[in-house]
Amino acid sequence: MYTILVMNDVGKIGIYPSIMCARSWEIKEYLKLFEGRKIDAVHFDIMDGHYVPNITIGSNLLKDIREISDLPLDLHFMVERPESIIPFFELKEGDSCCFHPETSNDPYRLLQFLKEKGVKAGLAISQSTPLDYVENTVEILDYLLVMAVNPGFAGQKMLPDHLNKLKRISELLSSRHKDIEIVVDGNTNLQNSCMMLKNGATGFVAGTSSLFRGGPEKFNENYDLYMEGLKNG
Ligand code: S6P
Ligand code: MG
Repeated sequence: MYTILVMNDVGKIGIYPSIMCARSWEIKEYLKLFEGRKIDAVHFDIMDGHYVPNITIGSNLLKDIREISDLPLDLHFMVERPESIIPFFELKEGDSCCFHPETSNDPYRLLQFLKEKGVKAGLAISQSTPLDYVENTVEILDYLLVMAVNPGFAGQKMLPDHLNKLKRISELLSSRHKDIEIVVDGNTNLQNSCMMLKNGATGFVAGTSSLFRGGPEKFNENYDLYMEGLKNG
């Protein structure tokens, strides 16, 4: 079974604050705070109101963020036919980009396209996503984003079957000798994150359950408490 050792194999715990959890007028302040800490990339949620029942941020905000920050972005596409939407987003080397395989008419081809663009290419796995998608693309995967909640909204509770699915995913990757990041997205409060680490997670999207609690003025304190808690398990 995967334990915290997996985290050590990967080298560190990846931290990806989710910018949709900031109020729009706080985004600039949060980006400065992220730059002051060792965050890995800014998680950027794109929703189309079809694959998920919500609509969020898009390519204009991405351009604005690029103008004021050099931080890498982790783009999470929750849209139907991502291959027709991703080209509208300016991707940069160092970014990562993932989509839900059941929304694409050819997930393998789209992963190849992303890799050709020089970004890390990943699949986003919801609770009901068959793991066949991982099996069939494992050779070219750079990371997985595993949803602990149904995609679409911040502020939800971890699904009861999530830890099981996470464990199955980490065992599958391990059986294929595939040592890639497994980032969990949704309700990653400290208590849940510690359980997720024990079931194979190597990184976290941090939202309203952790780093965004209490607004920007609480960010540094939240970050220290969260990182300390994760280290102590
Ligand atoms: C949800 C989205 C996420 C959320 C994040 C919020 O569909 O993909 O990235 O922004 O999960 O975090 P929390 O702690 O409010 O669940
Ligand atoms: Mg997300």
